[in-house]
Amino acid sequence: MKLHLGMMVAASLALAVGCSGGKDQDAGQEGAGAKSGKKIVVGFSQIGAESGWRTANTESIKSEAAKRGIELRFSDAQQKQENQIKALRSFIAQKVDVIMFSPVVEAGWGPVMKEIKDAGIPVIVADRRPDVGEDMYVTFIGSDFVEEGRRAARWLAKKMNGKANILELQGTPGSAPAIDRKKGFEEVLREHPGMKIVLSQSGDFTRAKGKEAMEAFLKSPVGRTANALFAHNDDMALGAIQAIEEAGLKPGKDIIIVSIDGVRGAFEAMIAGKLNCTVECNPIIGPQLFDAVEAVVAGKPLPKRIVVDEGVFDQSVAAKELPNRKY
Ligand code: GZL
Repeated sequence: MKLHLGMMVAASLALAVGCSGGKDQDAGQEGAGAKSGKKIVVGFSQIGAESGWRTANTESIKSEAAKRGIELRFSDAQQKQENQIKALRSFIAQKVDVIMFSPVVEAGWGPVMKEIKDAGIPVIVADRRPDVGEDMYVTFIGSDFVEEGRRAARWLAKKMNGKANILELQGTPGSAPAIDRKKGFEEVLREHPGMKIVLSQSGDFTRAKGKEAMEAFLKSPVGRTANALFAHNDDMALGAIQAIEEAGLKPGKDIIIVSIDGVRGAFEAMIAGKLNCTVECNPIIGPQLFDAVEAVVAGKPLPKRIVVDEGVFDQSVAAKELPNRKY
């Protein structure tokens, strides 16, 4: 059963009174925290600090744990899967009550998640999906990246009247957001034969690599025919904007730019006329994650999938919306 954030509260209440709506999942045995009344201990393996989105996500998680008096053992993997696996194994050894993680890529988690299951520690997946069976975790809370890709393509098709040569800056290879955003974007492009991706490269979700990739695009004859850019996140778009300006072109005019996340820097770039649209991907999921932690520790069932609701913001609303932005 897929729940949207707004529905989550109702669903949790419903589930709390035993309503069976949707696929209830074994929330795993109660953590030690529930029994002895001692502080809940959560081990969280975060991907890194690669983008404004990630920084806001970490802040949301750390501040929510502190607010609830939950002990958070936090590990920053610097975007390396082997560091995440090491952290997960150390959480098993520490016998934490709940393990939470955001997998940097989809593949390669089977063995360590089996070790966690054998240790009887419930897992909450945050933000990105691992390629494992749903029985390996209690719930997955994060955005619908395919829909984010569709929204970016729909906006661009309208803006470009269905005709564009598009450059694409992909996120981390093998990561759920990069795979799914591309999938959603290309699904909509199939309805617009005049829209085509002429060059595509990964910028690994960072500003520096986004700039580098854009510089390479603009050095190629095909790249110079482009009049649009789809960046899988705002940080790469902001790097690309620098490269476009250094090449003597006008970002937001010569090259129309749509990206994803909705960080403050994207709104500022839209107000400056250098970015045209950002599709929101909400990083502030700390409250929902710790609602799920407390439900798991209390032995309450949870929906298998909780989707975060998001919007789309273009230049026409950027100045009005900026004061409301929380990240
Ligand atoms: C999306 C998240 C992505 C962001 C990037 O939920 O995993 O990772 O879009 C971040 O900014 O690096």
